[in-house]
Amino acid sequence: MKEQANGFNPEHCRVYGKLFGPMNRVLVNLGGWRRLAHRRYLRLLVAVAILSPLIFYCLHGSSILSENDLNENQGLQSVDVGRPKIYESTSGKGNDILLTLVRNSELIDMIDTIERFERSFNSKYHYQWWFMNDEEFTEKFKEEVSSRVSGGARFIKVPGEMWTYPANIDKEKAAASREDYSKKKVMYGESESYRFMCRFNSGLFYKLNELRDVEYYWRIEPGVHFDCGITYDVFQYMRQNNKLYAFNMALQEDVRTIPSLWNTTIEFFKKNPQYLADKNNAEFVTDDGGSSYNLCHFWSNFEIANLRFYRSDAYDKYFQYLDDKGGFFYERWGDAPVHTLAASFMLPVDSLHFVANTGYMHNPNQDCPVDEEVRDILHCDCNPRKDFTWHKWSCVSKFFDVNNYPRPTSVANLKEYYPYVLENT
Ligand SMILES: Nc1nc2c(ncn2[C@@H]2O[C@H](COP(=O)(O)OP(=O)(O)O)[C@@H](O)[C@H]2O)c(=O)[nH]1
Ligand SMILES: [Mg+2]
Repeated sequence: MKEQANGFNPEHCRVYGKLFGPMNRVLVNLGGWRRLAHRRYLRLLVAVAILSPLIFYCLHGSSILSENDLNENQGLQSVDVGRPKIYESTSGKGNDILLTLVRNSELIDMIDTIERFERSFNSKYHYQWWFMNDEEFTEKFKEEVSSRVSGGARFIKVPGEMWTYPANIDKEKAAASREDYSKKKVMYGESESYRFMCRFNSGLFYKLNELRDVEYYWRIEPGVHFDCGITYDVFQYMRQNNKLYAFNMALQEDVRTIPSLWNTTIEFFKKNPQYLADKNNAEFVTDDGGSSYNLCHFWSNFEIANLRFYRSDAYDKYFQYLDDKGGFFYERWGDAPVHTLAASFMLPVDSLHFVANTGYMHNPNQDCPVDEEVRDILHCDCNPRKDFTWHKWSCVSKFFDVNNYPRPTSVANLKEYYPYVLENT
């Protein structure tokens, strides 16, 4: 696709029209729209409502696709020119960082994770590793961590206003809800800080002043490990291939934590259909054409993304919409389903990247290549019988099936479809 100088591309009009393709079957089905649309005049109304942004866009060029719009990935590589560089300009790196939210009390797990991740990835690439905390880091934490990271460390105190209730929240109602969740024995149901953490990861961390110039971040939690060698520079792969969001594990959420998240999300997209990407990943998150959420989500404790995604008008408005509903506190909405729904609806599916065969382990789930030859080539030290990635309870197979992607589970498939994994082996 060739882009015109003002960013307007006539191709978009055609592409936007295709919203009535596979994904739009999902949207049109939502909330019984199809039943409503029986009536001819209603059908006309619906068509006008849906098409009006298209008509407006076709008339006004780039007005729908704002500078930040993510339906169009072009220009990702050049958009960051002029930002202060984090690395030497000769390094060839972008402004990408490893990023961890962590408490001082998690120092031992943190050290273990750093040492292992340096072995499997970062000793080759030396990315900076930045740490965030809602409290001040202790001197001991900073010293122990700094001496182990190969690319430099930075410590960020999360400002209090990002770790508290927004003004609209009724704190008594929130406390009553926590008590209720606690009685039902929902994981972290009683925890206030867990909710601050989920809200922070959903809609605030990328607004930290310190992250202003960051492009991609790789989220890594204390206690996780990667039991295979990661053989390519995942940041650069994503940059060069216009990938915006990468995941590893995918599984089903406990529905009790998000009873109203799906309907709220659908409500948002009905009001803002212009934010639905063409050829998106919606079929990954619903099995019944959009009536309900199948609870599949990318497990965000592993996550690599370009911050442009979160900083887009689409995501920003979505987060604001969710925040206004109060579900981070009246329920226990996690950042994983929030990120997943946003990425699955707003991003073109080919901007999602599955990071295969890393041997990733976050309790209680382990990734471990089931094919022995793959394990050997990637120097994995894990038990394939413990692999969760391709287990029937995992959602990863669904991602591959609905998108018709070949699985990266054999050396033959890696050679044919994912050769970058083997380039440095
Ligand atoms: N600084 C800080 N980090 C937290 C807090 N709660 C959770 N985290 C971090 O947020 C991430 C997710 O928390 P975790 O307990 O692992 O939740 P889980 O992965 O959903 O079981 C981890 O990196 C934690 O270290 C908190 O109160 N303060
Ligand atoms: Mg965790």
